Parts: sequence; structure tokens; C-alpha cells
Amino acid sequence: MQTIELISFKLCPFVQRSVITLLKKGVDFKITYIDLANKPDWFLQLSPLGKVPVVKYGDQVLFESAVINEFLDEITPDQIMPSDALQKAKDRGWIEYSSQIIMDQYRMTVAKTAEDYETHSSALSQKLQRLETVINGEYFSGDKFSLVDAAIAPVLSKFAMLQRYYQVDFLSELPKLTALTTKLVNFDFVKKSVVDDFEPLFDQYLRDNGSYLTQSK
Ligand SMILES: N[C@@H](CCC(=O)N[C@@H](CS)C(=O)NCC(=O)O)C(=O)O
Repeated sequence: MQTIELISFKLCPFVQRSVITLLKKGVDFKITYIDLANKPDWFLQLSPLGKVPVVKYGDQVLFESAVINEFLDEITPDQIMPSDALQKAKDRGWIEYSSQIIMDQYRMTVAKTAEDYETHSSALSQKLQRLETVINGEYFSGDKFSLVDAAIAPVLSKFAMLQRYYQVDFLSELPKLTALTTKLVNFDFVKKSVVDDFEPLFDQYLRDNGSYLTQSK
């Protein structure tokens, strides 16, 4: 196996998916943080879309979190992506769906006005209601942690933080998602998938950006 270097931004939930996958699988890797507000030239040379995560695998470059995670899973023992073609295809669909949820959640947290906040929070709630109906088992699909759980864990752990910091609750009416959140946030490989000061950093990022959510909280 070649060396693995993950290029990251400390607050990025897409990178967090890859860290979860690497930690869950016990793979050695190096992590390099960049500032997305000031992207270094070497990063722009590597990343076709100028986005993290990017993985350097030896001298090869990979981008897109879902693709990176499948690759990391395939080159290491004990695959966590289901082997059944139909289940794999379904999970890939829900991984993409959870990317859209990540974006709604991000837009909601950085919304500057009550109106924008409501727009994104209602889009988010609708998607979560649908997600609730497809959870089937102890994990997202079945009784084993899989890549779809790695994809959704960042968004669920963020909801747990939003509740503690700003008293907003998106999961209270969604018992399956609530149970999945409790399960996932308690795993060490999820807890350690962000920097130690992630929550205060994220809170500061929102305040610096004039987030409506943080006003009067
Ligand atoms: N579809 C991409 C999304 C990655 C993404 O949006 N990353 C954000 C940070 S969380 C980024 O790098 N944004 C920089 C930019 O758009 O300029 C993936 O799954 O890897």
C-alpha cells in the first residue's frame, strides 16, 4: 500500500467522512490542513474543483469524498461497503442524498437572515423526514456500520452540536435518526474524526460570518 495524505479543512464535513472511514478501518494516514479562504497554489494544482477532501495516494491524486471512501475501503481488508450490487447502488444513492443534506445544513447554519434560515431549515427538515423512512436496522441499512453511515455521521453529529449550542432540534420527531445519531456519535472513530476544538471553532466561524442561528445565543 502507498502512503495516504488527506488534504483537509478543519470544519469540512466531507473530509470528516474520509477520516471516519480511515479511522474505522485502522489505516495510517497523514492529514494536512489548509485554509479554504486562502487556498495555497499547490492545493489548486492538485484539486480539480478546488475542494477538499483530496487524497494523495503515493503520487496519485483522488478527489470527491464518496469516491475516496470507496477506494480506501477497497484497498484495505474487511470491506464495509456492501458487496451486493443492489444494496451498493442503493447506498450510493443515499450517500449522494446525504451530501445534499450536508449542503442544506451548511446553508442553514450560515444563513444571515431569519428568512434565509427558514428556507434552508425547511428544506433540511423535508429531507430528514424522507431519510427517516428508509433507515432499516441498527445502522442506516442493516446491522453493520457501512460507508453510508460514514457519509451521514458528520451531519448527525453536527445536529447534536447544534442542539447543545443553539437549542435547535431537528431530530426530536424522528426516532430512527435520533437512535442512529446516539449510536454513531459515541464511536471513538466518529469522536476523533474532527479536531479537539472543533465545536468552538465552528461556533466562532458562524459568529464571524454573521450567522442568524448564533444571534442572541
Ligand atoms: N462533492 C464534494 C464536496 C466537497 C466540498 O464541498 N468541500 C468544501 C468544504 S466542506 C470545499 O472544499 N469548498 C471549497 C470551495 O467550494 O471553494 C465531496 O463530496 O468531496
